[in-house]
Amino acid sequence: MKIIYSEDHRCHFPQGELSGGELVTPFERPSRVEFVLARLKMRGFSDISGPGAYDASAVARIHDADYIEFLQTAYAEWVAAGFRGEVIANAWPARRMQWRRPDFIDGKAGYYALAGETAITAGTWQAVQSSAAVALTAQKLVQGSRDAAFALCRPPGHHAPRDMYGGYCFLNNAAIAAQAFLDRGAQRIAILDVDFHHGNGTQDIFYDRGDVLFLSLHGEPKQAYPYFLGYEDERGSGEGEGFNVNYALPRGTEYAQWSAALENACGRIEAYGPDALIISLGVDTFKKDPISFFKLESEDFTRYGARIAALKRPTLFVMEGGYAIDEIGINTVNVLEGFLG
Ligand code: SP5
Ligand code: ZN
Repeated sequence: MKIIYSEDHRCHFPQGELSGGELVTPFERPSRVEFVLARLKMRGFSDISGPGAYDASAVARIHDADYIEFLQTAYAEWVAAGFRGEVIANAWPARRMQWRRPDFIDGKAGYYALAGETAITAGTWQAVQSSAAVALTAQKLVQGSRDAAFALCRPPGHHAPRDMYGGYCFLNNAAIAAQAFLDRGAQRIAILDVDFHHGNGTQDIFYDRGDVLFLSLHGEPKQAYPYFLGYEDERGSGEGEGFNVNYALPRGTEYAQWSAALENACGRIEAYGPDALIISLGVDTFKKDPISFFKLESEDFTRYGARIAALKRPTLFVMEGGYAIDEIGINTVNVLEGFLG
């Protein structure tokens, strides 16, 4: 299996994440990639290479131009305003207010942010570009060869809709890759999101479309981030009716219950018959994840990798979350090894 990653992910490393009323070292940190890479090498994955150039036109197929410009300029505007810390939003167009974009950066950050945990730093845009390039490079390999590929993206992407950042995400790498498959001739794409958190960004991007089937297994939104999307009655609209499928699972979910949801999802993918399958691969379903509440064991990741392989589709794995750093490499690579059999 081909692995794509970029060292430029290191350019994004905020010092602070607002969590439980404190500024803590972000859970989403550069060492996540180091641990995954080390495990890949230990297990004999040797086909590891860097991405091609950033493709702005492919990104523009998913994200709004004003939002992309905001990502590029936010930190400089923040500094120019005299702020000394990292860009952290703290005022939003909440209920009973207007969604009209302010000019001042503090207000702009709130306009484009869907949550306050995610900071923007001087190097964020460079890392974000590299992450999208990693996804698109791996996408081309899958469409060209039909072999599976792993896009070791960082920062992750599945929380980002077309015009918002948050949940550690800026550009939606999986959605950008899905659109690239379609633009290069595919008719139908399925995205299976196994990250602990609901892929609200991906759901929103494809909600009214029938050419992308989106399925997400996640902590139920009444108990888990992102809280305001991911209920099971969200099934798509218009031409997308029936092409959005949420499995909202309770605190303490173990593999028996999780894999029953996966089995249902796999049945729907088989019925849909996609030309390619994208896995939004978060391993924060692990029992020791510090911010999540499922109870998967390391061996369970191998099991579900094998189930995904049985779908027999050209498959692109895109890295999303996973914050139990010591085991992130084992769990991620277990999925790939289960897939390879
Ligand atoms: C890609 C991805 O997995 N994003 C997850 C974003 C989660 N953001 C908010 C997490 C809230 C963390 N609360 C900390 C509790 C620590 N015990
Ligand atoms: Zn997650």
